[in-house]
Amino acid sequence: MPQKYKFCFGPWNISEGADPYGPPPRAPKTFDWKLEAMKNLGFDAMMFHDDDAVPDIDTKSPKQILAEAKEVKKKLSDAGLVAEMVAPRLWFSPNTIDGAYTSNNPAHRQYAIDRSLRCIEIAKVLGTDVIVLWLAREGTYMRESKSGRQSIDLLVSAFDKMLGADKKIRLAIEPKPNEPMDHAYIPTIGHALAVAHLTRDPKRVGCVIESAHAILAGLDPADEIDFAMSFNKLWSLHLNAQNGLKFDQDKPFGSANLRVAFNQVRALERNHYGSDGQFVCFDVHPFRTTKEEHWLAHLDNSRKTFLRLLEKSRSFDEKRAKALISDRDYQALDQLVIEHLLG
Ligand code: GLO
Ligand code: MG
Repeated sequence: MPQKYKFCFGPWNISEGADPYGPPPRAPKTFDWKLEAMKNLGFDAMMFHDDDAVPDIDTKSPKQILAEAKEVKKKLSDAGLVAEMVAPRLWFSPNTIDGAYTSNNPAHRQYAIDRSLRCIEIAKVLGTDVIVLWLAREGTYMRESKSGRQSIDLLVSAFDKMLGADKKIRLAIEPKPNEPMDHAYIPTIGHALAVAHLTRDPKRVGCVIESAHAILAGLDPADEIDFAMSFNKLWSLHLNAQNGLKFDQDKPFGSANLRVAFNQVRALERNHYGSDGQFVCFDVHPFRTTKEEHWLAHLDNSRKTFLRLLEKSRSFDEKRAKALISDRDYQALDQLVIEHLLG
């Protein structure tokens, strides 16, 4: 049976378009508007930061946080949607300027852990066991400011506290080599899966691949997918596109390099991604120039491109490819792929 894919995105993927050089060109939409948009687009699930579910989370009591999370859960259920994951947003607070779990300030490290534990509580209410850890500020701007060795110990100790707080949750690390940091401590899937083995429960520590992050690390996202899935550790996926080594672009899936996108879809197919309930998420942003009336096109287009590439993957002449591979005629194989994609 061919795999049926389920799709999701997060509220931040309907973004306003601010960049370091200018204010947002679009006014923010409410959570309810975004939820309605997701429903109308026919997506299946929503990704959450803890404060997407409970805004201003740091000012609220545990009781209030749970009450608000319950309201969000009800809205989701009413819309026929589920929560795919919850991620502690550990990069906005004044307490995380110098990193969260790896900050040089012990009080700030404690803040990061406390907030992560609250995030787990929210995930339980929203009905997901996946906690995504994009370790935005766990790295250095300056090599001498932190000890890499101590930082790994601190990361493992933070992960252990989360794993100990709830017996069911799974931590999915989302590696990214740089931005906002100069160098991140967990830059690739190999690093994420290696760190998993230092924790108290390696089985519950896996990863999320983001296409753009793999490309920023100089890697092929399809290889990262094959690698993670060899360990059964790919618990979520942020598909998007990235045009070379520059700032993280989060372009629509397929937008920068169709062949790289095609190979990601092929990797998902050969590994049966989704058969354990995983979703295909698009961590994409609209171009800054996008007008309000076209605000959702990047999400719809990413899914359209994914589905077109799925057809391309399923109709690829595997027999011919195999024959060319046995004959070591990679020149013809290259052309076979190009002509297949050209249609
Ligand atoms: C940024 C990341 C970010 C995360 C999201 C979930 O580069 O891709 O969008 O995926 O915050 O934690
Ligand atoms: Mg991402």
